[in-house]
Amino acid sequence: GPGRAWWSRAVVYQIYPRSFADSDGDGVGDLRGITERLDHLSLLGVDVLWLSPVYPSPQDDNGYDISDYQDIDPLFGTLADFDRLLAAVHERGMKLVMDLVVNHTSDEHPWFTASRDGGREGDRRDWYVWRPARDGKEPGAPGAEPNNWGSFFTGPAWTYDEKSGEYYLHLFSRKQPDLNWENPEVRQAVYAMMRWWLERGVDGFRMDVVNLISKAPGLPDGVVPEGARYGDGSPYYVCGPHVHTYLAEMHREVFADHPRGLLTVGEMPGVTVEEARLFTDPARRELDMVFQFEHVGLDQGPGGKFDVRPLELADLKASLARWQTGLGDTGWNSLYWNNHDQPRAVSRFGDDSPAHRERSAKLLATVLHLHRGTPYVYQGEELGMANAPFASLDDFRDIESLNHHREQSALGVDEERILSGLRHRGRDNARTPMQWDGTRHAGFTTGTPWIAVNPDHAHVNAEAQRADPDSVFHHYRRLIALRHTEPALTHGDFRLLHPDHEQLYAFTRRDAASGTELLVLANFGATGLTVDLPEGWEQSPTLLTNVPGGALRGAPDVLGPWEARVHRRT
Ligand code: ISL
Repeated sequence: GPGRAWWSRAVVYQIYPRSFADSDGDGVGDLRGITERLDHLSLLGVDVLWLSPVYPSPQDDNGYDISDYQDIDPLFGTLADFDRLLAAVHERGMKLVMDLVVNHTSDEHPWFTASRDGGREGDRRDWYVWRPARDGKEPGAPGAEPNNWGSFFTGPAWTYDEKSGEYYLHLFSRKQPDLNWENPEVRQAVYAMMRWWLERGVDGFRMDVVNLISKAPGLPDGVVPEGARYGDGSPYYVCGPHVHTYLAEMHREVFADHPRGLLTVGEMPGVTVEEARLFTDPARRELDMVFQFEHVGLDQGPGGKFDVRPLELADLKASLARWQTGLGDTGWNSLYWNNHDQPRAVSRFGDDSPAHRERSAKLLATVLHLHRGTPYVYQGEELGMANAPFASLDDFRDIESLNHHREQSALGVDEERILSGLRHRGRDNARTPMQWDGTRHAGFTTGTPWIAVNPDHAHVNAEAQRADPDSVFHHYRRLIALRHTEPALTHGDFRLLHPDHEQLYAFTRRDAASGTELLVLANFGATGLTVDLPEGWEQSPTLLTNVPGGALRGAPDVLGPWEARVHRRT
């Protein structure tokens, strides 16, 4: 079962190569930069590195628009640099997982140019999703798109191709056309490419929006939400009709009986617990685990991701607890607070003010890592890196933010209101350079960084934290070590306590086999909190705390501001 798989005791670290370490001074991170910084990751103790895309790409969406699946973008280095990085990762006993972006390619991928330029009857036409204009509409005219779906990056999900007089589908930018997974040749080409990377020595894949690959026949119009311009196509492409068939086929064709221990994780916006259980049920042989999005959608209003709402702690607990239970006996959770698409965790779920940043970063780490599942650490999270102080539109780089701004401005929305949404939710918050030290540009580059370094690197940086045993970094190190040694953490049942409490996040993890039980208490707030310790826990020693010396203090039933503790009993 999943309890015995190697990755049930593993922690994954996500590297966003563009922003990790720049070895050649061009202002963009690269593979050699990563290789030079592996000591940091060994010391942290993580087991697996996941690299966001490094393949050749026009970089319309920072590499999530791939124009060649079997090479490295010169921006990041060469295949030889890649092989050296992979060898160095393996030498340190870590594994390396690639980002697999196969819902779509770049519009500059030869598959797409052949599909587009070969005309309606061309050999590769059917590799992408082409449709004529809506009945009775003039092709290319406003509103003539084949259906009313909007793209994730604003605007319609269709772009008109004059030459052939048809439209192609793109759920993301117009430079990211969706592949047609109904076509078996497409699927075989993808599997062949995946085998090529496995033969090169990689240890698995993080699969970008892989639950969107199967679209419902007929591509029906979606319901247009109140006040919106486009229909919501998600019922017709989120976990579409053949997605399980395709992933089971991929497993047979690529992963079955592989001699190395591999890891597969599917990124799945809109996935439900019930669907996730099917994807990750080991008996079905589809995926090891999925990224679900429920907990990162709780603080947004009906207007979408930039419509910022306060988060209710009770909602967060209820959501994560449901996933803990739902994927308890069957299936497996991925655990994450942030990644390259989300704002920084400490700014969103914690408190990034000087008084509470460190402690709340450690609290968030404690809570996440004590859940059942495989924890993911996003670069800089282990330092408590915070959102960036973006002053004006010029400071943003991300296509999603820039498109959103253009759209909202055209609708006459107040500039400050738009910027406020971007500051809270913009993906660039996660993409400012890794803060290695307190020098100019944080030791990330000797050149001009592609996006500004957060000025707080003067005091928030890896060098300072490695030297300080009480740092956020060393707290992560302790949590990761615990994941490797504590069976209750890996296998233990999850039970939420005080579900309605608005400031206390409390739960137990109980391993029936060894009788070991862990109690996690976390105060999500800047005021002290008196808690009722559950029966029998009064004398139990503290295994871990984010308050130095905290375990020795007199009152076990009082949690200080943003204090988190783990008790253990056997
Ligand atoms: O951040 C989002 C936009 O609001 C998410 O919806 C995001 O687009 C979604 O999670 C899919 O993300 C993945 O695919 C995208 C890419 O831009 C993201 O970086 C990637 O993680 C398209 O490839």
